[in-house]
Amino acid sequence: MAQHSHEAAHVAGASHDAHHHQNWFQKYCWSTDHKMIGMQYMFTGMAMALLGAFMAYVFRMQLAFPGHAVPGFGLVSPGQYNMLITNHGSIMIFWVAMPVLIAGFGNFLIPLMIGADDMVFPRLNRLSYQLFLLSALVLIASLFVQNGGFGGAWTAYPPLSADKHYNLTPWGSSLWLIAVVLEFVAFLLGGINFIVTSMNSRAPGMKAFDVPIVVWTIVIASILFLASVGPLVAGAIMLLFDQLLGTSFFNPTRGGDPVLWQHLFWFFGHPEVYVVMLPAMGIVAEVMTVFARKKLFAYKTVIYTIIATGVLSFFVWAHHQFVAGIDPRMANVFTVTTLLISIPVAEMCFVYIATLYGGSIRLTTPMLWALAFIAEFLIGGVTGIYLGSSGLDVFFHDTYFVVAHFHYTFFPIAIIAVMSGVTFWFPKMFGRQLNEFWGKVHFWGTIIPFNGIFIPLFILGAAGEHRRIFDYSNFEHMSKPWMIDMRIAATVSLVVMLAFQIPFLINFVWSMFKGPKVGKNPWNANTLEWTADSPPPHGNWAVMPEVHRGPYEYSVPGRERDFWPQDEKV
Ligand code: HEM
Ligand SMILES: [Cu+2]
Repeated sequence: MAQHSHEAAHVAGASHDAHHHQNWFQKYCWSTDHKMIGMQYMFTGMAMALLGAFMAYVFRMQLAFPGHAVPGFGLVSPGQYNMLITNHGSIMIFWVAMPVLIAGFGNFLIPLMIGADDMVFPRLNRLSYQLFLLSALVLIASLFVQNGGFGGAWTAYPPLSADKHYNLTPWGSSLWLIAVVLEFVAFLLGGINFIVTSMNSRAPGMKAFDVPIVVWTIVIASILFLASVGPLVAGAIMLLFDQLLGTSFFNPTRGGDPVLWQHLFWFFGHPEVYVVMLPAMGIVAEVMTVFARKKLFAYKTVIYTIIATGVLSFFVWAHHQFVAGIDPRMANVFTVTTLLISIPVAEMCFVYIATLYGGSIRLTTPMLWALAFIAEFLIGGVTGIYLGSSGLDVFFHDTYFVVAHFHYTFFPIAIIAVMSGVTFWFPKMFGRQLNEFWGKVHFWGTIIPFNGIFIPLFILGAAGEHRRIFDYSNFEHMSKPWMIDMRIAATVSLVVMLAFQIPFLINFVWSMFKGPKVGKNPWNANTLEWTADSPPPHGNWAVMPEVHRGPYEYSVPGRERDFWPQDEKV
């Protein structure tokens, strides 16, 4: 239950601070404050991103220079290679994209943007983060047990994942599964909180259609997650039984069905893509309206579109299984649904372009990231249309074309949109400004090499380079000089990109403590979080805000100022 009754808080939010004398541990490790929990999620996610990126560095070095010791790691064995790929993917999706986009931004933003003093269930919220942290620790531990971490890919297809005689990592595979299940439980708890809070704790006057898009997207993403994860949790426990108790749900030699797992996994796995994509789209919408000084184009249509995308995302999963022996007639159905879902996503891109059209655009660092999101995500989306067509996917499946495709969706989501959000809300989080010059250096130093990594992978994939292969020098037709050059180009780009993260980290930490101080509303934005102090105190406002209009009233004709905060009376 909420520690402070909501009504009382509306009157006396300021007394929160006076009441609590917290020591360091209570404040940073045992907090029930949504902002602190949001930041715990964000920092844990950032630390995991460094680990995932390090793994990418190791296996890309192995691909470019097979058989050479990788500086900082050493020689890569085939088993280690599989372990690195598997855990890189798992970490980036489950321990970076999910925690930062949904739990990090969701926790920080939802109460602040709807004018509440905290989440409805603050202790549940704390438990959610603690379980998440535990899941991350279990995953890290799984890398160090006997025979090493799991290497059966983030999709964990049986029979490889189900039988230790095949995967050779009895401990690693089970710990990986336990970590994933713990992580899901953590997000279930968080998701319930987000949905209930945004339904029940909105500021007086705030109607559903006054809620900022990013809150809508996080709430809808939470609903998608709740609705899709059940079958996978059940499946994961069945898989754990196969591993540990000798059952054979997924073991074909004893009457089980490995394709059943694929259905359970992708029934979750595809909506999961939208679970992380929607909040990214929401962040970009907020940033674009502020820096185009324009109303979001077609606000209500955007909301209906988000809902439609969410619903449709439950009917496309088997496009991952076109070559798994499913009935070709079913493949046709899933081709149609997959192509259908590109319509709302394309519509969102048009909405953003229409929002920019005629705006007075300010190319700040957050805006550059937001614009780059659209451009790069478009490449991911368009290549998805090829892969969604079953006839083509038969050729492209499991090639680097697929790897490049999904990185053009996930990288914009998990890195580009996150950077847009972090640089945008940083002043609110820490009360200080990031350095713009180094922000732009970081932006260009990330965006250019990002394309340098993955454009070569599209070409290699189209030439037939199969994924999850540890050393191509064993395949003559995959070792033509131009192919070797492309592999090296991709790896060098990665190293350059990683090097450009150093200025970001320095800028981030330095600005947290030493950056120039900012007031409540440095960007002249409309939404409620900008009416709280920077950083907001425990309880967020001394006098709780009231809402008089929608979130995107920029450049309204006849008004002196080009913004019109949601809480301003007239
Ligand atoms: C830092 C730059 C990154 C590089 C250079 C990179 C590179 C790669 C490569 C080469 C693979 C292996 C493909 C294969 O052989 O099957 C891979 C797999 C994967 N990556 Fe990344 N990646 C990066 C960032 C990300 C991000 C940000 C995400 C998601 C948020 C992500 C998600 C995945 C997933 C899900 C897989 C599949 C893992 C599996 O097959 O089990 N990656 N990555
Ligand atoms: Cu999919």
